[in-house]
Amino acid sequence: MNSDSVILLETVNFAAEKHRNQRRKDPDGTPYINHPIGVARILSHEGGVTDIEVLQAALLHDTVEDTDTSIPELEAAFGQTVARIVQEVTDDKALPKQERKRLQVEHAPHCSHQAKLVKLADKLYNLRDLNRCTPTGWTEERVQEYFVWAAQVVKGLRGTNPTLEDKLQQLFKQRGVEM
Ligand SMILES: [Mn+2]
Repeated sequence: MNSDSVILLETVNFAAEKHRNQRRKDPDGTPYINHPIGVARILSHEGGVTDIEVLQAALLHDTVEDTDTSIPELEAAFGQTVARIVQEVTDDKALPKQERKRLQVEHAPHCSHQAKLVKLADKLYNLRDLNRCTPTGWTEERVQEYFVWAAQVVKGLRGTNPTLEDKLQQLFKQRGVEM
């Protein structure tokens, strides 16, 4: 095996251990790890991204926000660049939810190219998931509001990856949401 494969397996294993007790919010309670793996796969398979640090950051992108993982821990395990990208895509959970969502819109245009890629793929995965099924406890209005908010974030990420942006644009169009 070449070293990139070894590194990616280390990374996906780390994420799987960290998320091992978590489930997605869909009615089936899909294992959470399906999400970061799917986000990394959108980047490689659909976005044509081969930058291993971006693919690693995609696999790890929710570990700091949703598990006990710290940025220094990621830096020690996977290096400065991967840790920095994850930091860029991590919301400050000390802030109220509406403020976190507002800050995502505000910060999106100022993120690094690598972080923008992860954000685009994360949104694409989540919007497809919302089209697939409504999360437990969500109303149709809440789903629509999520699309409206996501469009504002994606607007600030434009000029990063035309393929992913086109696919997002199509999903917004289907919902009648302006970007
Ligand atoms: Mn995510």
